Amino acid sequence: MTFIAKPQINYAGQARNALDLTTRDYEGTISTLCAGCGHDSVSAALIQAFFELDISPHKVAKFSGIGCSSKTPAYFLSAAHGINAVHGRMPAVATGSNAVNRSLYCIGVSGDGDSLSIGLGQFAHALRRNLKMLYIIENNGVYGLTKGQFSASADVGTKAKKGEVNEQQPIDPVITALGLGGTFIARGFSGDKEQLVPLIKAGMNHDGFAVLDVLSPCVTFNDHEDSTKSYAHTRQNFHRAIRLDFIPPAEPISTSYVEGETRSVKLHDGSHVLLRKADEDYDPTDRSRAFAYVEEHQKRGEIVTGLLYIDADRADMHALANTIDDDLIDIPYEDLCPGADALAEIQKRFR
Ligand SMILES: Cc1ncc(C[n+]2csc(CCOP(=O)(O)OP(=O)(O)O)c2C)c(N)n1
Ligand code: SF4
Ligand SMILES: [Mg+2]
Repeated sequence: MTFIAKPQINYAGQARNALDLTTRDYEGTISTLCAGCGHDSVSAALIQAFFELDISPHKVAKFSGIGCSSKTPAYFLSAAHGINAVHGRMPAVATGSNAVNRSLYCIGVSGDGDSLSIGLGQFAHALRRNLKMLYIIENNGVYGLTKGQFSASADVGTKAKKGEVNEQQPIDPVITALGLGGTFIARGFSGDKEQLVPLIKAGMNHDGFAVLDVLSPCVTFNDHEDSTKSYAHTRQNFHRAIRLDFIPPAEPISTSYVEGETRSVKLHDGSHVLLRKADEDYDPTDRSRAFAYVEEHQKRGEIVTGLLYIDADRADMHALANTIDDDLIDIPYEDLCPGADALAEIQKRFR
């Protein structure tokens, strides 16, 4: 991982957001990923999304596991907090952070190996407890960092660079998240920034666990013609189920809201995701329909993208656990710790 900072050069007339910051303030260090790696396009989309959301970088906590994808947090928001966790264990670390300090915006960037192979249990339980975070999976079907072995998301029949064929059924993060009861489930493509930026913004404002599976081709080990996660394959077969905009709370939604063609879903902070239907019958609030729709298209070899399912009303981890409103980190230790006598009293009940 590089620690070389990008030069901070601002030019006259550069766009500034409501905090008087430019996109430079949302950048990270210089990427050491292979030239053309899909993961770098995701970093670029993240920089734009955070800039447009007017979020102060120091109010963000970034988390990752291990992998080329898990290096992404180094490449955006240098001024944010961040922890590069152990392979597949990022959700536990993010859960701890959010438990004691929910004022920070929480974002995790992981890979298909990190989340669907070694980290599948952690991923499933963070989703189940509806931890408030945006959880991005940069999905390339391989373990890029360790030189291109198949990951759990590789499709049957996919050929690796060295010629071996994958015979095992893939784990699809969208289907998995729908089955596990996820409350925000989306898929994007690293080569489609126009769709990716509003998906990131909506995910950041969702009051629960927002899964964003991003097809992000590995140009070094998985971008050949027999790969189903290559740029060429994804470009030919991706299908937008839904087009969307993200409308922050301050903006009136009437300007772009056309009755009948669009549907507005209100998020907890008053912002809206404006869904414009690409397919007439697609309803992203109907879980079983979303499931069938993704599967039907998958059988035809089509990769469905967009915000595929949303439930904006389900309680997040804090509401489920009935925690206090204050951040635990702001409460003095003496007030938090009940002391040895209180602990002994509690333990008596278990003897
Ligand atoms: C406990 C543990 N097991 C195995 C590894 C070796 N390892 C490092 S990264 C990685 C896979 C990364 O794949 P993915 O999450 O898909 O990221 P990508 O590099 O493809 O972006 C593996 C197996 C490790 N670092 N730690
Ligand atoms: S090996 Fe693949 S995933 Fe890793 S940086 Fe290179 S292109 Fe990206
Ligand atoms: Mg991978």
